[in-house]
Amino acid sequence: MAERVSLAVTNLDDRLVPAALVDSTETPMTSMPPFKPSYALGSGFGSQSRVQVLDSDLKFRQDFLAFEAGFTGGVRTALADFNGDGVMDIAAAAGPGGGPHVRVYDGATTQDLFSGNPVLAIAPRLHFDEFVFDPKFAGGVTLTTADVTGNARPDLIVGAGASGGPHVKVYDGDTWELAMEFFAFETDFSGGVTVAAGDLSDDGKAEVVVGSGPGRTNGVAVFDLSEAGQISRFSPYGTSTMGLNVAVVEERIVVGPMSGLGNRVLHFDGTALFSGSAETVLGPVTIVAYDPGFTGGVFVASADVDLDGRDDLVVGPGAGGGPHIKAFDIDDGTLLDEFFRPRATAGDAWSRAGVPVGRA
Ligand SMILES: [Ca+2]
Ligand SMILES: [Ca+2]
Ligand SMILES: [Ca+2]
Repeated sequence: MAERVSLAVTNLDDRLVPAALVDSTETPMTSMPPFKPSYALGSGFGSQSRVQVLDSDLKFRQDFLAFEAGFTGGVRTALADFNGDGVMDIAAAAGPGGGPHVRVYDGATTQDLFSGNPVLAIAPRLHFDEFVFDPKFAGGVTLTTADVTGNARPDLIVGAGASGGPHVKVYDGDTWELAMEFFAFETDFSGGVTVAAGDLSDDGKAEVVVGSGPGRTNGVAVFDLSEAGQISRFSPYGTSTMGLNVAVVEERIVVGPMSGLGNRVLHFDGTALFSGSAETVLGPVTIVAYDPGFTGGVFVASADVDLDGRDDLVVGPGAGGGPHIKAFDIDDGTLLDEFFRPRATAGDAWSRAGVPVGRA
């Protein structure tokens, strides 16, 4: 049963604009030819901030460290073409242990395929390079991309990670100004949030879907940030207090456990929240992502891995699992693809740190 309340969003256009970005007049040293990415992989806590982008043939097209080589808090990533040049750009958010650092790399000037060197050495162009919360906050950042403002250009959505408040911010991906911010759950909740987005109300503006971190009754909050906005909330796993990873795959709201119930991904009809009767929310449909004995949690994301024009569900394991990536058809649950991400270098230790998957 979904609860709906009206929503007032504070417009923050007049707030501080992020400080100067990296000089974009610099001549790129490399140029990335356009390709259609199918997988955007981050790295789990305890590993370097390695980001890997693969195409539908599982060919690695980009592979680089989003942050300094000494940072081992992992990274989350999501793709979108922010500058409209036809090449998907790469948003990267630092995992726990450092500051709440988010960078958006220009996809056309970012690549470091298997060279072993941090991409920072080749001076990629950055569209965005900011601490998105209090610089002293060390819980990590979750992120996704979607057009929230409705100008047909993608925006950047970030949420505070573990130990943070339920704080969500939307940065306009055209101007990089902070467009909106809100608290998705009780303001004194400190388990952090995960974020996803997609247009569920069919008005050309993406709704922001927020999952609660651990420590409260598990909750999904769906925010329509348009003028006619509403909030819908539900608890997909009953009274469990485990945290939730979230995604929007086409019209489905997908939730995966952070840990605990481990392997069971649920998805719901997100459009039912906006059809006039919240009681008609259908589902859930269950996809068993991994072996029932695995309790490390499941990361979830949307990407069109079979290039049929409809997004599919991509899952990655939480901590403790091997780097086993899978893709499912969201409509019938068919397993479309699965593979193990290779090690970055022989003997590296990150292969069981988990693989946060991102929108591609
Ligand atoms: Ca681009
Ligand atoms: Ca936009
Ligand atoms: Ca909408």
